[in-house]
Amino acid sequence: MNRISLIGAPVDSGQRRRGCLMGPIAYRVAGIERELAELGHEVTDLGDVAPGELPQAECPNPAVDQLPETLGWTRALRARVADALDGGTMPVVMGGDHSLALGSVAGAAQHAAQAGRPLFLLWLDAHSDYHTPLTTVSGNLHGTPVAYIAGREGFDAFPAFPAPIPAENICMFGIRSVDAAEHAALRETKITVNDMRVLDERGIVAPLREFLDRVRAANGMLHVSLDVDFLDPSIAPAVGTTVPGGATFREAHLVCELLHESGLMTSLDLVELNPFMDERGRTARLMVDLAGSLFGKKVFDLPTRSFL
Ligand code: B3U
Ligand code: MN
Ligand code: MN
Repeated sequence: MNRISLIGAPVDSGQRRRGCLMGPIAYRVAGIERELAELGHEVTDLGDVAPGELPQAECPNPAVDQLPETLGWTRALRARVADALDGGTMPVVMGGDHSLALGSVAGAAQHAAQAGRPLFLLWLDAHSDYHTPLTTVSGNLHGTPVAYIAGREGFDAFPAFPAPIPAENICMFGIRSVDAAEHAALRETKITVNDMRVLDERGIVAPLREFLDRVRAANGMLHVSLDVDFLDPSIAPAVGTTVPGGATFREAHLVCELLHESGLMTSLDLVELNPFMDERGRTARLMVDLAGSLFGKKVFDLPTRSFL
């Protein structure tokens, strides 16, 4: 049994296709609280976070969009996620675009540093989100959180990241859209980038187990950040940036089930759901279903039977 804190993060400032701000409501309508409660967890919906007063901020890269808004969210979400962990609960952040991870992972890192435990990051995404505000071409800050979390330079406008996560503790799955500047920077690091080629060749189980074994051996905390576009757009159309060739329904559930069985996850983001682009709520429902698998629901929860 987990004590789960649902945290609404209606963040829409990390990209320019509006709609992610409706994400938290869509998760509630799709029944996330009941889904997790029925699995035996104690679930509290803390409502939505607000970005607070927006700071003055500038960036040398004129392309960067909505920096003050994103800074406001970063501060507010860091505090809320750290509080939830300090209180002994597991934060589940219902986004909101992926820029919310600038704050949520900072909150998890702040807590982990105080607890004296290493933090690991599992990034489930089509994109590597490894730009800095200085290298981004689109100017969309949802493409930057992993760089911030890993302690890259270029985040002068942001609060210093508490205890940046060493590259060896960061693992990505589902990657199939990486810009040139991100690619060059990633090659210089020890971040594990499991792109779709790796998943096609090795499957999802072996590389995930390798990573989870490392988390366990280090008695680490584990933040999981699940971007809707990790999934193939044919099953999850409600996302601003669809990239073909994503994880299947079965792969995604398997990842979630393995994560549950590991018992290692300590915080979670659900990001980039844009309900405005959904088809009769199917993506919101799928994400709630996956959250169920992450918290112990078995797709085939049947007793073993022998057939004569
Ligand atoms: N790397 C591109 C595209 C992108 C990143 N994250 C999403 N799209 N969702 C960028 O804009 O930084
Ligand atoms: Mn992302
Ligand atoms: Mn993405």
